[in-house]
Amino acid sequence: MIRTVTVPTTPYEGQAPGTSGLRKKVRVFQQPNYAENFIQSVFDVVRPAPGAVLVIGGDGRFHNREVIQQAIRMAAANGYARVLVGRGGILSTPAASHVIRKYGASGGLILSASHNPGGPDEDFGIKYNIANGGPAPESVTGAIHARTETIDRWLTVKADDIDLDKLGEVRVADTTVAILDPVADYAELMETLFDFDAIRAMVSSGFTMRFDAMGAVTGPYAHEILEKRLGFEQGTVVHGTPLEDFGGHHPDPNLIHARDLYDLMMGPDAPDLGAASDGDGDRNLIIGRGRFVTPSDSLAMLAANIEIAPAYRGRLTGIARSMPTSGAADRVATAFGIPCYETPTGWKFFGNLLDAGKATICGEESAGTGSDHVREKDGLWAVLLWLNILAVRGISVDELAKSHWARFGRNYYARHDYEAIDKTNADALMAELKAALPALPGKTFGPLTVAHADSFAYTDPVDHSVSENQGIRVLFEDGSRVVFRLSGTGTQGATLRVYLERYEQPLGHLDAETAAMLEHQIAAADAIAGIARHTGRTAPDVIT
Ligand code: VG1
Ligand code: CO
Repeated sequence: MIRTVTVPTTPYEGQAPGTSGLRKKVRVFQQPNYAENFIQSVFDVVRPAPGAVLVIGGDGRFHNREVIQQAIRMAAANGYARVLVGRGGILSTPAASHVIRKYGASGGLILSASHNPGGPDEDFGIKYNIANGGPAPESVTGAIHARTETIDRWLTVKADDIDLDKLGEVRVADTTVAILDPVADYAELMETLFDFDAIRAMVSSGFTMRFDAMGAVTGPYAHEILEKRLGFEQGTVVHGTPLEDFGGHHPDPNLIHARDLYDLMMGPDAPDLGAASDGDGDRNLIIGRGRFVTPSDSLAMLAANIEIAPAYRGRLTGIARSMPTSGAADRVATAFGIPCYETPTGWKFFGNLLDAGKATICGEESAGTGSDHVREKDGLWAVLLWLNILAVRGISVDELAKSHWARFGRNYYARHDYEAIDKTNADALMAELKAALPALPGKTFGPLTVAHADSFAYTDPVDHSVSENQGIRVLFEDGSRVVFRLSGTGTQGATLRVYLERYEQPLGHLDAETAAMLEHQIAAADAIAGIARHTGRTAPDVIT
């Protein structure tokens, strides 16, 4: 059945075909032909071969089921032989990545707007992952974007909605649709990576934790793995049922939106470990009793200890981090004599490095950490790796952090977000900043002197593709730096992200206040970019 589109809605309008697929308000997605145009554009670009398998799943947010039913009919009309769907329309992003790889699918549609809030007035999103299980690279997202602008029809079959809650297979036209247990394959994979016996022994000797699933997709995974398989007591997982509006919360595991967890961990009743994940389960927040670990530090600490976990023994070939992520991981790589790759923001840039075996572990400052076990960042994986390391080393998070800094030094780090600012003003700020770059070296800002300033460009070491304009870097002579970029995942106006970093030697101040340590970098960032002048804001909305 061919549905003609006379006035093509252009799904990507106003959004860079960027970081994580298409992300808009639910009301925008509910327009006739809107999601359909995007999905058909994906199929027109990837052209499923005979016998092709497609994976579909989402984070359970409002509008998830409607789009899944439509996507199933469209997949049938576009010639997919099999469609694998998580029961209830649920698949976390890392679980979807695993299912794509395990069943040899040609790709998958993941329905999520990740850490953005959900509900009728909030956000929805769709991203396409390729056969390696990872986010589509820029060549593919660019082609999809171009196709959305010229598309004039979409294909569907006449069929009723199927029961998404019943495991098993049904036919939709000539296509077999299999409803899978969304947790089983993923939990089984985790058992092959980590020493579950060691973690179980630690739990039975009294180790406690709280995992906050934030009303989002990781609830069922965490209940199964942490409580059922590892023996943590019931109630360890909180907000463990995926809700269409995430209980009204913002499923972003940071110090603002996971404040209750932070307060618990800093208080007298703190368990040994506090952790949280985001809407689609690919991010992680790690807090020890009385010790918050920045995601950049977590990457470095996990990399330094990853060979403790059975599946990684003798296998750490390289580390990769996104450019705005702190250089803490670089110190580990240098000490271990392995490479550390610096990529643009977004997990898709790690795919080639992981496929080529150049990197074993990857991470971003935005609370994403993962490895070559899938091709997405993986929130629960990071929690399990922490547990495995703590169980074997027999130390606390705080002790591990302190011993890490005493060996490698400490990268003080913060990100300041200015949200929902006027897009024109944000673009003007970036344009002015870029124009000013050549004149920056040698200039002083308080005690800081600029050593180097550039607009970050990345050449993929595997396919040699070049990605330009991936953020502005200003490096100071003392080794500290500020980075500026505009978010590619916001759905309202523009979001300016300012990343601040300063390194302290192993014999320096290792337990100081981050804000105080970054005082000069914060002042320099405003002086260099004119943040207050361009945005009218005198303070960031979110500091992480
Ligand atoms: C943000 C993060 C980035 C992450 C992306 C997707 O992008 O900064 O590190 O890869 O979200 O994460 P941006 O362009 O808004 O800074 V998720 O959890 O949405 O898949
Ligand atoms: Co996410």
